[in-house]
Amino acid sequence: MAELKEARVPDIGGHGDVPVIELLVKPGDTVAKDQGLVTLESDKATMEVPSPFAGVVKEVKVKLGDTVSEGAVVAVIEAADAAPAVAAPAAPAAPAPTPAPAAEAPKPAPAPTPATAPVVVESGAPVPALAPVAEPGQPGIPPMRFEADAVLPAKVPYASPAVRLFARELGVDLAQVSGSERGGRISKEDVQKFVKAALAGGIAAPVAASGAGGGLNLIPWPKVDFAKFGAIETKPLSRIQKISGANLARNWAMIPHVTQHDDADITELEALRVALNEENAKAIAAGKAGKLTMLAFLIKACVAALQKFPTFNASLDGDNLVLKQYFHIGFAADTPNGLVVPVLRDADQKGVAQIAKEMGELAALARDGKLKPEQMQGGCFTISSLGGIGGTAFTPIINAPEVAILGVSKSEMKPVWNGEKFKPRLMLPLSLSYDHRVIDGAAAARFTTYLGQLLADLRRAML
Ligand code: CAO
Repeated sequence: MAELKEARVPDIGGHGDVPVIELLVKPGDTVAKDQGLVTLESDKATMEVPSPFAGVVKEVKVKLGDTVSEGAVVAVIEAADAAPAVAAPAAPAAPAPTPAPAAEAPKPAPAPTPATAPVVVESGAPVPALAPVAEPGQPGIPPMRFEADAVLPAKVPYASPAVRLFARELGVDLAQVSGSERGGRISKEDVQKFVKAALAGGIAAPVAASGAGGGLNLIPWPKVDFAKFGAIETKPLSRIQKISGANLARNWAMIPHVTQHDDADITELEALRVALNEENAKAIAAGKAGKLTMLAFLIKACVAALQKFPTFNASLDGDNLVLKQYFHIGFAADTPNGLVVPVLRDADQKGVAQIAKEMGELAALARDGKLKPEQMQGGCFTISSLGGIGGTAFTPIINAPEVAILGVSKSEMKPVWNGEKFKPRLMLPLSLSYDHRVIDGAAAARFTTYLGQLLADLRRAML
């Protein structure tokens, strides 16, 4: 005999008050097991609440704009068969779940429904939704809100199921469509605009010019059961790793990188740095002065080089090059949670001691996971220094929308020919990756040569 059953919001990783943005069924509709009943949306992701059983919708218990949490009843369904899919009682006249704190909504007894609701992605493959990504014990990672970036692969398009259906009907790959709505959400109008542009033959050009979007048509990522070959341990990526990984992958794939390598003679500069730190040793030990670091001198030298070569202090915006008249320099910082890039503002207006002090503070905030978003924004050029660790050269990935990044490796005493004899000189390896759409090889060689001259004698920066 048919039985009335409640369909409830499943485990959504502890996140509450998620808005209902779409009703996918109405009373009288016949639904299959796992068919979407309503769509929930956070700042960045949409998620369907699946029907735990097949049957006929008798009542939809939520309306557009309601906010729901785990356990809230979204619909009452007359189940098609008597076999209980969930052990929930037949529907009482449950109150509308707005707001519906999880504590007030009794949870269904354990049942063979999935522990987490599937997030419907373009491929149709469900991925686990709303798993908390902050790893216990990680400093500075606050409890997560429902964020698509945290749970979805970066390339999953952000669009409602109705828009996805619309795109599928038109054969549009949503990964190629830019969303104009809040948080980059793709609207029906965005899909229509995309189709119009494609019909007019205008899609390829803006993609190539701006670096935005672009379908690479790659074969799927290999799916391997590693456990078949030996013991394994699976560890979730940190939130920072996911975010920076998605950015790095896009930048690597979209920007034509070339890396120019050079060595700078920092013999005198290092001697000056050591001497100044010795002079100030007492003040440094008492916390009254900061230690002058090589990176602080590098920032100063890079600003002078950016002033001489303005195309390195620029960003592509469609068919335009935006030349910046400010000098905010990012520096890559290795933290327990992954790579972050704090930005030191107005480096042109600061002395080396001030830069070193602010960098120390920013690096400490980065390590503690306490950097504010604005402390990682607005960068013009990035320096990634692995000099304190080791290595002779590497190819840093440009931090879009910047157009160049300087990699710095470990300085080393080398015999350098001065025209008459070999002299021991402290040489600093520089690796400048640049966006070849904006910067020519000759300009890059001039930039690193000038940077090398500055580091060899910073008095040149005054000329
Ligand atoms: N060559 C040789 N030694 C160097 C050097 C160089 N280029 N740069 C720094 N050092 C030495 C310093 O002299 C110092 O040695 P002492 O302790 O004996 O004085 C030591 O390395 C530490 O230097 P520092 O205090 O100046 O720190 P730093 O400038 O090297 O690094 C920071 C600061 C935030 C950049 C660093 O902590 C960091 O996170 N580095 C990694 C960046 C990274 O991950 N880049 C890759 C990004 S892509 O994955």
